[in-house]
This record gives sequence, structure tokens and C-alpha cells, in this order.
Amino acid sequence: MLQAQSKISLVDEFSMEPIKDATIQVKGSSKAAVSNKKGEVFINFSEEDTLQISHLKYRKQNMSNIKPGEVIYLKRFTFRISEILLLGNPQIDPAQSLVKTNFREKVVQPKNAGELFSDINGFSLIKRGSYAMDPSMRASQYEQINIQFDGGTKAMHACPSRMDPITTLVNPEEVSRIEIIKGPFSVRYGNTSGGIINMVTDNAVETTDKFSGNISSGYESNGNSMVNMVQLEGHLNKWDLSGNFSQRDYGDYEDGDGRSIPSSFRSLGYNLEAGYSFNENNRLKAGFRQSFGRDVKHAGLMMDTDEDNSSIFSLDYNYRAEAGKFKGLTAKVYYSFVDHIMDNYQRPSFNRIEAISNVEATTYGGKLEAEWKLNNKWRLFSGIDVTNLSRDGQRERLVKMNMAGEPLAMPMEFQDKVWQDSYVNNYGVFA
Ligand SMILES: [Cu+2]
Repeated sequence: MLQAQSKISLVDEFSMEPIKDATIQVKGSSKAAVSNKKGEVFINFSEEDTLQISHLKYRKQNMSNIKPGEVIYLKRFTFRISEILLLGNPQIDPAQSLVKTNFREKVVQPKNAGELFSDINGFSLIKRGSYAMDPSMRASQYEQINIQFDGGTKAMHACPSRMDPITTLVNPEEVSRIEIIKGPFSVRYGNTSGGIINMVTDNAVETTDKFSGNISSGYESNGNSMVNMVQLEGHLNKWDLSGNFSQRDYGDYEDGDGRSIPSSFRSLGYNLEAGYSFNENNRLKAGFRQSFGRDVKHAGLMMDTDEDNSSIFSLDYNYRAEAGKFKGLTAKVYYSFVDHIMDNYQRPSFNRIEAISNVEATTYGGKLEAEWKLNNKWRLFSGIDVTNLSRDGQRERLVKMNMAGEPLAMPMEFQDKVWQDSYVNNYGVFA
């Protein structure tokens, strides 16, 4: 039988991008071809033939009943659970904006993850110094937008003045992209009225190397500021491990008029992750990160941060089904603790009143989501999520002068409750 060269195309099931350099072989024959940049393969075959498709990054597949011109979707060999919102396919992916960050192209290093939002359309920054920056999205801010990272891990600030928003807890260099869902329409990622922001930290880089790493360092003359960072990762059998460490020391910067703006801070952070792949379909990942801020000056506030410590632990499990209506399952639990000490010891108001606040916030929660493929057009995501937040803290004041500005013979001590043992529990069911 005479056969013409037929074309088939290979596409990544998740990213919908063409797959190049895949080898296609007609089983039981010597016919083989390699896909080009557009994911196209030109090969002689008939519908009765079984085609064997192999690629380093994808699962080896035997397929029969392939018609010429057909598009074949391939599954990634390794999958990462941190990315729950997937690229490109609007059925699976509700994210309306994706922002990738490339630090090599940027001239100035971002001071924290909040600053990454400054270039995104529709966003503005609420600054309380160089350290604490809150993104505001289309005039929604603070609790109106639900900021999380890696598809659901949350940490709530402890400070009532928001000196420690979640953006200070993640290294900007770790954020590989920012996913944005505008508006209150999504239920899959927790409740929100303004929108959802998911910062994806992409640590498990797709290398087959046993061990790799990098060290980077930056200096800015304005403010005499230093950034240092080390990243390491390794693979061992079914384990993949990664870690990073970063240190920042920023001085007060000088504005255009030569005025020094009190905005200096020192911070230190690290993140450790361990993943274990039981097989191609099951993966478990544990992550632990801590960050420490010291002597943070907030030009826009009445007090400065003395200490800011945070710890976040998260555990993710991901299961992908081979075939059938049930497509997979993701589960996540996390726990975060933030404690924060602020005072006015470096401020002019110190002469009148000494004030120091010690506050803390604990956030923990989890999420369970199942994915069903009802038919080719409909997918159902169902699940439950839980977020628990509790905060406590108090402020101590020592009043040294009276209203007229005269020193008191006996300074008066006060203790104020800042959060009054407050807590919020959120439970949700979605489908
Ligand atoms: Cu504070």
C-alpha cells in the first residue's frame, strides 16, 4: 500500500505549547521521525499502526488509531503541585493574567515581593517604607484581595498597621510568576471580593542534574544596599530537594531632592523543600520557610519594626489518575506563624510617650480538591477548604509628658489590647 507522509502534532496537555524533539516510531518497523519546533512530525503510517512516542520530559506512550493530521496531547513526566492554576487552557485555568518575572532583565532588584506588582497593569502599591508593600488591585486592597502563594498557602499579617503583609514573607527571586483572577467570581481558591493573587514559587527546576545551584549578589549605591542569595537543588532517586537562602541589607535611600528617607531594613530568609514522587502519579511535597526582618523603618507610619519573624510550613499531595472520569486529587495543609514587635524608640514622639507593641498571628488551613472530566467540554472541580486565623497582642505605653508638654513627675503606664484574642474561621465547599 502506498503511503504519503502524514502530519501529526504534539502538544503539551497543560501548557498547550508544541513539543519539539519528541521521537515517534512506528512499532515493529524502522520508521521514525522527530518533531520540529512547531511540534509537527511528518511520518508514514496507517491507522492500524501503533505509534510509540518518547520524549525525555513526557511519559512514553503507545498510541494506535491515530489519524493523519491529529493533535496528540502529552502528559508531563514530572508534575509540580505548586502550580494549580495551569497555563493556557481556559477550561482548567481561570487565571486571567499571568506575569512572569525575569530578574536578569531588570536593572533594579525588587526589595520585596510586593514590589513585583508595581509593573502590572491595574495594580498600585501601598508603601509603608521599603520593606512593607501591599499591592492594590483596581482599588481593591488588603482583605478584599486574597493573596496566597503556591495555590493556597496563606499567612496573615500580625501587625495592625500592616507592617508585615504576606508579600514580605516570600523572596521576590523565588516568585516565578504571579497569577491573577480578577473579580469575586472564583470559588476554587477561597473567598474574595476583589480578586485572587497567587504567587507561584518555582523551586523544583526541571533539570536532570543530580545537584545544581547558584549564588547571586547585588549592590545599589543609593542607600548602600546589598542583596545576597544562594539557591541549591538536588535530585536523588525519587527525592527532589531544594533550598534557598537570602539576605538583604538596605539603607535609607535618598530621594530626588537629596533628602534621606527613613526606609532602611535588614532581612534574612530561607526556604527548604523536599518532594517525594512515589510513582508517576503520586507526589508529596513538604516546604518550610522562615523570614526575619530587623530594624525596619517605616517612613509612612508612627512606629518602626523592631523584629518581624515568620514561619510557614506546608504539605502538598497530588494524585493524577491515568484514565477515566476521575482525573485527579490535590490536597494541601499549611500552618503559618508571624510575630512582630514594633516601637517608637527612634521617633520624635518617644520623648512624650514610649510605646512598644508585641503582636502575633497564626494562620492554618487546608484544601482538598478533586477534578472530574465529565466529557470533552466539561470539567468539574469539587472540594472543601478551611482557613483559620487567630491574632493576639498588646501594646505598652509609658506616658512621660502631659498634654501641655511638661514632664510628669511619675510617668503613667498603660497596657492596651491590640487584637483582643480575635479569630476568624472560614469553611467552604465548592463545585
Ligand atoms: Cu507593626
